[in-house]
Parts: sequence; structure tokens; C-alpha cells
Amino acid sequence: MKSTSALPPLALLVSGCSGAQSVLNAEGHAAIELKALILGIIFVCAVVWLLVTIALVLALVRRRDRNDGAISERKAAAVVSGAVGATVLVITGLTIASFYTTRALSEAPGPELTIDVTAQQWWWRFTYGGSNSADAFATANELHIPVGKVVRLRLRSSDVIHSFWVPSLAGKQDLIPGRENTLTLRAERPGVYRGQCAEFCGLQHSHMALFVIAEAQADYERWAERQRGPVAEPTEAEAVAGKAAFMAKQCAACHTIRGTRASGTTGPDLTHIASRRTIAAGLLENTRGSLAAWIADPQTLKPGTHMPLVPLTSDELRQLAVYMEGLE
Ligand code: HEC
Ligand SMILES: [Cu+2]
Repeated sequence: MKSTSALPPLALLVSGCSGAQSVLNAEGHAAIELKALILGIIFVCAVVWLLVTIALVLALVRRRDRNDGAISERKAAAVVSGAVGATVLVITGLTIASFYTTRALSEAPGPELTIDVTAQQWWWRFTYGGSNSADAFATANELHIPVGKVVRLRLRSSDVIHSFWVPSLAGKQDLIPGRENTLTLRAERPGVYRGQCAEFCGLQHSHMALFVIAEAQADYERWAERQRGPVAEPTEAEAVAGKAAFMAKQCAACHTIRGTRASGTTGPDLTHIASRRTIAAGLLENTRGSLAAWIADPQTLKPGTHMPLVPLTSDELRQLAVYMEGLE
């Protein structure tokens, strides 16, 4: 709770909303502009409300004082035209303010990094480096960006309309089937910013979260280098067996693990799944236990998800979880 100190009553009201996913916790270029506009509008509206309330109270009190009825016609005309004038002035002011905010949002310089975002029920695919280049890589539900850099997101959907919204960084932008939208992000401070699909998209819409990790350029580059890099070959017996199970069961038909024959695209790329914080779009922490729980029965954890229940023995399940855990 920083810049709301000028508005103590308001600050009290909104303090419950601060945190990782809040427009009031603005840490991105666009979000900071939007927050200034929002607080400005709230302040103006609060002043207007206060003035109207004072006028009402005064009218009540004065009428009780001298109970002689009507005010003169001239005075009434003056009051009405004063009120109309003030309304026009306030609305014009707010319109100009929002015009300048919109302009500031679209003024961002050319992008220094472009990332493809594909939304599908009910997770996010982030593809770095274009789709054809040799060192392109894909991740899921976790977007890493360098702090202070202008990042352009190319937004697409492969099924229904979704909406990309990370309140701390920027406004919403829809992802529409058959169309490409763009959104520009610039994080001003390092941090982990939670986002959420903001357009109802079916059963698991509420479990379609994402995290933007804004980090220093060097950290970002180290992360990208690792993601680009080859898959970790399992050495431990359990993990080796897990890899064999992955290829033998249907897993490989839906998931890609670069450097193996698994090249499905229905589900998230799992080449470096162990480097992610959560699985299933923010539903579960990424631990061996939750990986096993997810693989054992995704339909109970996230009913309707496009990952089916694949029948497995308990040995296969354990081996698969160990294999996943080693894919760093
Ligand atoms: C019919 C396609 C399909 C099959 C078969 C399939 N998956 Fe999935 N998998 C998905 C989809 C789709 C998701 C994303 C689900 C979501 O977040 O809603 C997913 C998610 C996952 C995740 C979480 C990834 C992340 O980053 O969130 C893991 C781990 C996983 N699958 C492992 C497996 C394993 C192991 C098997 C084989 C036993 C398997 N999957 C079989 C489609 C499939
Ligand atoms: Cu949605």
C-alpha cells in the first residue's frame, strides 16, 4: 500500500485487495498509467459525491429554518446552470485524462522481445523464438520476461475466446480464435505477478492462471538458455523406467519432450517441466506428490481437462513422477 496514502479512507477500503494479483499493486508501465487514471477518477467522484451530499444536507437544514417555501426563479436557474456547467467540466476533464492515458499506453517503443501466447482450455502455451527457428522453445503457464524491456505478446486462441490479464502489469486483452491480438508489457520491477484468464471459457476457466516472472536481464538469459537446452537424460533406474512408460502409454501422443520421440502438441511441452513452479495452470504446486496425483487422476483434480485418465500401475505412476521431476 504505497501511493494510496493521499486517500486515507479509500486506502482502508482497498487494502484488502493488494497483493500479487491486483491493479493497485501496479508494477508494469501500462498498469501504472491505468492505476493513476483509476485513482484520479475515484478521487474526483468522491469529491463530487461529498459536494452533492453537503448541498443536500444544507437544503434540508435551511428549509427547516425558514419554512416560507419557494426560492426565487432566478436563484433556481442559477443553481441549475451551475450544476450543469460543473458536470460538463468534470466529464470533459475525465475524458481528457483518459485520452492521455490511452495515448501513453500505445506509445511504447518497438518491442525488444516477442513471445507467442496460445490460450486453450484451460492452460497457456508460451513459445519463445518464433515457431520455426531451431532454438525456439515452449513452456506452459509461466512467462519469463526481462525487467525494463518492452515485450510484445502475440495472442492467439485455439478454441474459444480467452482473455490475458495480469493486473499488476497491464490491462486485459482478448485471445480470439482465428485472429491475432497483441499486448505490450513492460515490467518496471522484478517480481512474480499472477494473472488469470479474464473471459469465461468453460468449466475450468477459474483454473486457468499464469505467472509472469520478471527478472534481471542476466537471470532471464540464464533461464532462456536452460529452456532452450536439451532434455535431461534420466540415469536413475526409476526415472529410466518412467521414460519408457511415458513413451509406451499415450503420454507421448499429447506431450512434447524435445530430444525424445514424444512430440504431441495437445498438452504442455514437458521438456523442462521440473523448472516450473506449478502444474495444470496454477492448480497445484510442482512437487513429486502433486505430479503423481495429477498423472493418476487429472479428471478429479480438474474436471473436464483435456488430459484423460490413463490407467497405470502404481509402479508406473511412481516412475513417471520421478521421470517428470528430473526434467529440469
Ligand atoms: C489426450 C492428451 C493427453 C494425454 C494422453 C496425456 N496428457 Fe498430460 N496433459 C494434457 C493436457 C491438455 C494438459 C494440460 C491440462 C490443464 O492444465 O488443464 C496436460 C498436463 C500434463 C502435465 C502438467 C503440465 C504443466 O506444465 O502444467 C503433466 C505433468 C502431464 N500432463 C503428464 C502426462 C503424463 C505422464 C501422461 C501419460 C500418463 C499424460 N500427461 C497424458 C494432455 C494429455
Ligand atoms: Cu477463461
